[in-house]
Amino acid sequence: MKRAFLTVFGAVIMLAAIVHAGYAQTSADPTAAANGYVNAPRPWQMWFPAAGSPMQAQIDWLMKYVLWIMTGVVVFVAILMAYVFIRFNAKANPVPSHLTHNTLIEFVWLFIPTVLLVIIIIPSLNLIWYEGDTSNPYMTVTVTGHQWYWEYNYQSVPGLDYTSYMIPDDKLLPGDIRRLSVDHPMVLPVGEKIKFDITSGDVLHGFYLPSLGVQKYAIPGTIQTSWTLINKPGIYFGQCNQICGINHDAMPIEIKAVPLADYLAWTKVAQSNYSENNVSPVPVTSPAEQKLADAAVSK
Ligand SMILES: [Cu+2]
Repeated sequence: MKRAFLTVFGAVIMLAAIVHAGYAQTSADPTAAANGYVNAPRPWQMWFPAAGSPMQAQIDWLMKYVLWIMTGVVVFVAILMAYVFIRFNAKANPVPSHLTHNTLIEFVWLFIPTVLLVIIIIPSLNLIWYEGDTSNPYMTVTVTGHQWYWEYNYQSVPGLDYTSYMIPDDKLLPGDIRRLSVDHPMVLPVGEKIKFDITSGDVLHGFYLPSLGVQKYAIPGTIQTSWTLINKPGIYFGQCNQICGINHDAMPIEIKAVPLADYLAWTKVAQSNYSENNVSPVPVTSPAEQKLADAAVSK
């Protein structure tokens, strides 16, 4: 009897410990839900990254659609040229025809390219309008490019403004991706429309998120807008893609997408951790900067 009681008691304690550990883990890091899926570039990758948003899915579709049309045109023209070279060269056709005009063929070679251009331009314009529609977002993040880090300001969360630096090679932890992981990623909710107000504090930068279909220049003194809607929780990467100085390669973008409830929990934690006064930017040493420093020392 006593034994049975102890067994049950022990089991209850263990269960409580497991539940508590699980709870403690989720409450410690509200962005943990993002860790299950990493959308990062692979060595020798072909094509675009897996689409993480409806916009990137449409970009991917349009790219392949135009590629198939182009392939058809190239194959058709190559076959036609080969036929002409063989059938109508000086040896095979010593007495050439003096025909110069043919109404039917002139109509055909104007009509077919016109049709091709129309079937390309309709989905292209649709996509341009879709990309430009930043109306009714759930939230807006102001993204500011700096030499050489990003700054994220959550317009709907008072005081939430922090900087995001690449993790230098000598500070990488297991699970970090070299030259892509950052100290403070941008955290966003999945399934909600998020608007980006993109600007720069110094020179031209590029806010480029290939898996989400976002690419806008960050220009000092002006704001460019874009938007995204992330399909599923995960970690998504991007990079500055406008040459912006010596550490241009050291300003990647890391986004952690989590369910809305987790995002809201994160804003509470982040608000106290990242409030404007608490931001302490850590300078990043890129290989280029290191070279300059070494050269200065050796002089
Ligand atoms: Cu840059």
